[in-house]
Amino acid sequence: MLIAAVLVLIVLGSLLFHFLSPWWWTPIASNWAYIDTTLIVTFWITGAVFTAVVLFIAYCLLRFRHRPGRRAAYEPENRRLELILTVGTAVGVAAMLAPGLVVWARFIQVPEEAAEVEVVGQQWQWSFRLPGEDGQLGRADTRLITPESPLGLSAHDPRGQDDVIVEAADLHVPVGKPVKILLRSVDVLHDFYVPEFRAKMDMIPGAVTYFWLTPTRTGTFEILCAELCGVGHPYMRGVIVVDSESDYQAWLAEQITFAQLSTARQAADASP
Ligand SMILES: [Cu+2]
Repeated sequence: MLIAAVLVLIVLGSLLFHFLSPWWWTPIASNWAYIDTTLIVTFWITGAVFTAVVLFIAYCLLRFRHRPGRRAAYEPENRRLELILTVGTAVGVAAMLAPGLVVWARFIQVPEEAAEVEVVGQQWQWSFRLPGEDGQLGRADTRLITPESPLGLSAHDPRGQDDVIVEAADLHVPVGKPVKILLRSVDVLHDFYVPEFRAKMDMIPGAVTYFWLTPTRTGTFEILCAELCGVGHPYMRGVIVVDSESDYQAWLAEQITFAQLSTARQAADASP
């Protein structure tokens, strides 16, 4: 009796907590409202199943509790029940997975007009690279990393000379314009995550992963690493600033290119 009451209270408490909780998603700042929709679908399905299963257990505890002289019936096979449970589970799992597949397809189908931005993760900091005036990112490889080329850009690729290198932990992007985020890691697995964008993706050494988004409001948002990547993992924070077009251009004008960076570092090395 007591256990049945506790089970009912757990269900009530969980539902109340879910609907009244002040800890909800931070307000969205990108076009990925679809991601929230998929989460809500999952909440409804898992919430309904959780409520049904726990209340069923409470019901069974009361209805079939021990009474003197009553014996349990043994029923090893029940085709009808097996069919209902199998089909019901399959439908529920499919309903949770299918919207995710649709959203995933959109997430990686980058619009033609999207500007490219590269994010480089390393233990335990973020760096960024933008294509320069030619609109193309030059070749980069982890094996080419030197003090003059901290992101591993090839000195021999003319497309890379005008690339903008941002070693500070803040990246700026203009509001309302689609941007393709290219992700690279120079050491271990990291994961680029901006909660307000509802977007995250693993960064894999030796590969370039990507997704796209359109920032929908200006503001300053935190970049978190969402893949345990060593003792400094909790401190691997960055900032992404969504600017108006004029603020963005002002920021961009202050950044330095790969050619300027490598010349400055070579000069610093040469001086005694
Ligand atoms: Cu990390």
